[in-house]
Amino acid sequence: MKLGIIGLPQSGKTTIFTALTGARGEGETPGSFHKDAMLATVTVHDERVMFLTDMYQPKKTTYAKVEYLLPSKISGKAGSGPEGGIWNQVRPCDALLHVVRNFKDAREPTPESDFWKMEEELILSDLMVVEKRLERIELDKKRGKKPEGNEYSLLMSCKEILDKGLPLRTDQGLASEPELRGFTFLSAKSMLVIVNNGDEDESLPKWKKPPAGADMVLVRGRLEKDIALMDADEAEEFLEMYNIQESALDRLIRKSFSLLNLISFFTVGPDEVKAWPIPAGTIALDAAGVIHSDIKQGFIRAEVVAFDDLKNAGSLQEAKKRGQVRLEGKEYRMKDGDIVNFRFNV
Ligand SMILES: Nc1nc2c(ncn2[C@@H]2O[C@H](COP(=O)(O)OP(=O)(O)OP(=O)(O)O)[C@@H](O)[C@H]2O)c(=O)[nH]1
Ligand SMILES: [Mg+2]
Repeated sequence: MKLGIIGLPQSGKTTIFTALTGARGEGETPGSFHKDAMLATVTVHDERVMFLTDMYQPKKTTYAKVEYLLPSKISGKAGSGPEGGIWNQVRPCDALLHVVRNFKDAREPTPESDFWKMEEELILSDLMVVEKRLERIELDKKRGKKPEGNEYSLLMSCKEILDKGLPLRTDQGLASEPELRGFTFLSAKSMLVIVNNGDEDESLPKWKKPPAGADMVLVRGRLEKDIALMDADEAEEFLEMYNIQESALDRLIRKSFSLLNLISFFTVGPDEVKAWPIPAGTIALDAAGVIHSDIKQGFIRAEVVAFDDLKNAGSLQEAKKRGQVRLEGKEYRMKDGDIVNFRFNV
């Protein structure tokens, strides 16, 4: 699961990417992507995992991870528009991070108009795809070929939204319609807006027309990047100086995780405490398969306790005494924070 980073030139995309990799992960240049594109694998900090680590003192602790793609800059070929190459790079991504400049450089910050400028490009790009496909279907109709399924009416619904200047994500049902998946519409992807503030500024801009269907996070990008590249002692001093409590980056990463519609379940023991990311709504049988295909194959039961119950009980034995450790079957829908022991045959 990947998030693609977009935003106008000089909005702070590289700065925020560097902050993310410097603080919580590692960046690499994956061969399979466009030349110069960067991929970051970043740890999702989770207090529950820290608590479980304290409780079990395992040899190893493994957190969930999120990936960010920073597209490489390509000047567009004629007709494709300056962002053409970037769109193709972020099409396979599951969600988008949209960085908006809200710091002063040679220009005053103009976050709202910057945001809508990029948003309009996403909408236009989708509209072009929709109209081209509709023309094709109409041509086929004239030739006596009947359109299949609901494609035509779904595309008409898309057109209606896009014509109003709205992104497809404002209609969640339509945005997640399986019949439209192949189009990889950009404005249908979930989006997190990163308002990139100057070092001294901690307030969100006032919007006349706020981002549609997108959550917002405020980050002081350059400040976070500087801190991320310091050694631990220096960073601590700095955090105190600027009175920074919770890292904005951690908040950003956690929001990215939920934007991807992921939840975590945990496995615990003396060897390892581990967070396993799964799509919300995953059933126990498939969650078992995430760990190992043998566990799915030989699935008998899932022994489940909610994190808060275990925390309040203080130990698994006590949680058992209280009747909070349940035995669940294959069809059980996993919940965020479930601590699970799968029983299986080999
Ligand atoms: N004051 C301030 N300056 C920033 C911040 N973020 C980025 N900058 C500066 O803005 C300039 C552009 O930042 P980049 O991170 O390179 O922006 P970008 O979006 O990657 O730019 P392009 O790749 O050219 O599109 C750099 O000089 C940064 O130091 C910020 O949060 N505060
Ligand atoms: Mg850049």
